[in-house]
Amino acid sequence: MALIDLPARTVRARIVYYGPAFGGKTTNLRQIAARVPSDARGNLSSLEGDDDRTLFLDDLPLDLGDVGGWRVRVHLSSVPGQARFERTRIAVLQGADGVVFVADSAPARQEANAESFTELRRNLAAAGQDTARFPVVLQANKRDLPDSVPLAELQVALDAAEVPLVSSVATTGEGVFEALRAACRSVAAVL
Ligand SMILES: Nc1nc2c(ncn2[C@@H]2O[C@H](COP(=O)(O)OP(=O)(O)O)[C@@H](O)[C@H]2O)c(=O)[nH]1
Ligand SMILES: [Mg+2]
Repeated sequence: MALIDLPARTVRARIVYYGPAFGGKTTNLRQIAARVPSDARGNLSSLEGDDDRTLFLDDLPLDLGDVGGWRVRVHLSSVPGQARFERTRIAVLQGADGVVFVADSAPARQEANAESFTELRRNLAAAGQDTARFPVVLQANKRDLPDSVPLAELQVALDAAEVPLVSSVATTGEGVFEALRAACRSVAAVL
């Protein structure tokens, strides 16, 4: 639940970057950390697993400043994508107000996208969230790949035609802030 502090006119929300391993979640948060001035953010902290250098849990607090007379603070985090960390993903979703689902546009990763998206819906329910109302944005990442799957195909494979869609190339930053803004809008819409 987003926290609304009336006397301080502050809104605090958590947005979770979710998706299959190697889809580009950490790259998103690195781009955001690199482009937001240091006085408007905390440090990006990433946790590296000792048995697996691909495991990262990322955490980035942002201060979006004044939005319509309210001070808006968002806390971004990502989940480890590997199948065996499902319990961690459920725990992270527990306090989430919105999700950016980072899908990989590589043809070979379509099954991993679909599995992760199905798992997201299940885990939102497990975390006590109302899946019908919960704000989710679909970020179709790696659009620079020469063989990237068509967007319509990606949406159909995930059964996500109703979910707001943003294309991105996280490695260059293209689409990264659009996806974050779309998530903030979706979160604000249900407050
Ligand atoms: N070609 C391409 N590679 C990307 C893009 N975004 C991320 N990557 C690469 O994909 C790999 C996994 O990215 P990472 O952010 O660690 O994925 P995570 O496991 O979801 O956190 C890295 O080698 C990134 O450089 C993109 O938009 N295009
Ligand atoms: Mg990562």
